[in-house]
Amino acid sequence: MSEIMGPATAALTSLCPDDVIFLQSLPKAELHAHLNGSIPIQTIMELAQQYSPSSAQTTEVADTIEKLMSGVILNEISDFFSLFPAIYALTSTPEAVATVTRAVLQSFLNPTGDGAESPQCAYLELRTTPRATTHMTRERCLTAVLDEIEMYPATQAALIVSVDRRMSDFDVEECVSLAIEMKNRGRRIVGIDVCGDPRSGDMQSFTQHLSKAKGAGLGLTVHIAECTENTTEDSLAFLSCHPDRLGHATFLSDELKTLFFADISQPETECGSLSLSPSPPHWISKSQRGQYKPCVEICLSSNLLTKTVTSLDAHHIHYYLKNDHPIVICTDDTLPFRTSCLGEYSLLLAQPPLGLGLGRDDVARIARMGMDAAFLRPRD
Ligand code: 6MZ
Repeated sequence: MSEIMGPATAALTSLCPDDVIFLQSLPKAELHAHLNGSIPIQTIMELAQQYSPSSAQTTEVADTIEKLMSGVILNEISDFFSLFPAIYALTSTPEAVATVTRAVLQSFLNPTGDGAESPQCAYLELRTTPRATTHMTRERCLTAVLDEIEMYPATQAALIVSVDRRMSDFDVEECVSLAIEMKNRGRRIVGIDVCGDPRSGDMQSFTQHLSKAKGAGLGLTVHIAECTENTTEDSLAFLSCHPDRLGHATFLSDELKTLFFADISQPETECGSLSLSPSPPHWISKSQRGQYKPCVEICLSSNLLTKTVTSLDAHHIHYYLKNDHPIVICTDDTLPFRTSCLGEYSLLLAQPPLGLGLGRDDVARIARMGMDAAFLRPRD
């Protein structure tokens, strides 16, 4: 498989036309897409042409664009985060934020133009980290994004506000309070996400802010156990906030999965040997076990290309499918991962080794699970 093509395109091109039409016709929810990671390359290039900063930054921007165009190869997950300083240099004004939001919304929600009448997805919960730069406040940044999102009906698009694991307590507090305040003013903010380099930050200190967001009626999703460096303490801190959805959950330990998700009908001995420290939160009593099934946001291309998962065969999606645990199929960052909603669904349907080889009924059921996991229920 060509590195430039990416796993999603390789799977898509292996499908027969009838399968492609089937996938296009499925109503799909995209619930895990980062704004600055989903900008079409054409838009990045247009912004780069208008960009005139110091020469050091110009070189960094040019190098990053070159990498993105030729199909960036990531040796480990940390390589991925080094792409963002250059992208952020291009999106540091409210006008640029509006431009990229419009382009991203169009790419997901307007008909794809390749002969298909349907858009990539029926419903999009886009997420972004509110940034303060010399040209804008965090509020101005969110306003620019929301002004574009709210051009679409509420049944089609909404915003999740991300906080970054590398943020200070002060910054997390500011972002969460801003999200609550803007939601209460009627802006279309439906949730809070925790993202950023999974090897950084102390998540225990985030929990009070995440609980406050939940208490204010916002949905909660967290990037959890995305890489091997994430500890049990890190995951427990998140799980104690009872998130509605979990991003990746690649390395969530069997112990935690048994404790939190296992069906109570399973033999008691399965949980008998648990020796977690710190002890699990009080709310997960034995009678509740199996009731808590936070939807897992699965990003197949992202995991393969950041090399946190070695192959589709070894992917944690198998655990969740086997245990009838809700999942949603997502793109994460279409720009570096060279993917699309259609591409990610192709990875489900294509025959191994290019895909998982699932049947159409299973793929349609997975698409429905995704629609059901939206924070703003599109069909309510
Ligand atoms: C963790 C990720 C991510 O918020 O500026 N981000 N965080 N894991 C991932 N999977 C590989 N993909 C993207 O979009 C860019 C930001 O999203 C987070 C990173 O913090 C990145 O800086 P926004 O729109």
